[in-house]
Amino acid sequence: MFTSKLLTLVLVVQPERILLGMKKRGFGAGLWNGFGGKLQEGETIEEAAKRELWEESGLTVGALQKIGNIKFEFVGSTELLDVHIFRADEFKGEPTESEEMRPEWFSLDKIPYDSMWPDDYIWLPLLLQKKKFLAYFKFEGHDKIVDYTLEEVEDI
Ligand code: 6U4
Ligand code: NA
Ligand code: NA
Repeated sequence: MFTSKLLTLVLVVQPERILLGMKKRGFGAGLWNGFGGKLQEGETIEEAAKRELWEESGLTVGALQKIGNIKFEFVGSTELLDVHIFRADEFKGEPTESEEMRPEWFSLDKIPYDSMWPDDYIWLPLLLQKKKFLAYFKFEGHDKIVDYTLEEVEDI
């Protein structure tokens, strides 16, 4: 039996740059990533996404655009990660380092894919074009994608 864990992920994008955070601890430590995490009791997915963005980057946003959903399977684990991905084009505040993340702006032509989860290289270009998608990735360990599917969708 597979169980699944809901997670959020927010990418803040401006015309020429994207904000990423260096994850300092826990899952994905050492990788540049969007901001997000687990839902707390009673929260909607979007509320959790905004809270995690605030906690990890110091930024607040009005609306988030739903852009993708990815289900991750890890060989040997029966827990799927169900990651809901959002894009924000406007924000308030200054990116601020937290215990969990060190935020930094990257020029859109210098995204550090070599130091990101390997799936990001496959779907982040779609998010940057505001294309919506559904995807599934099967990982062996944290570095190797052994199988995946990705489809663009009109609505999510
Ligand atoms: P704690 O440590 O309890 O605060 P929490 O912030 O709730 O944890 P965390 O940081 O473990 O959750 O959440 C994992 C984050 O990593 C989520 O934002 C989703 C993201 N993530 C997981 N797998 C990913 C992958 N393959 N590619 C990617 N982001 C991924 O780009
Ligand atoms: Na997190
Ligand atoms: Na968190």
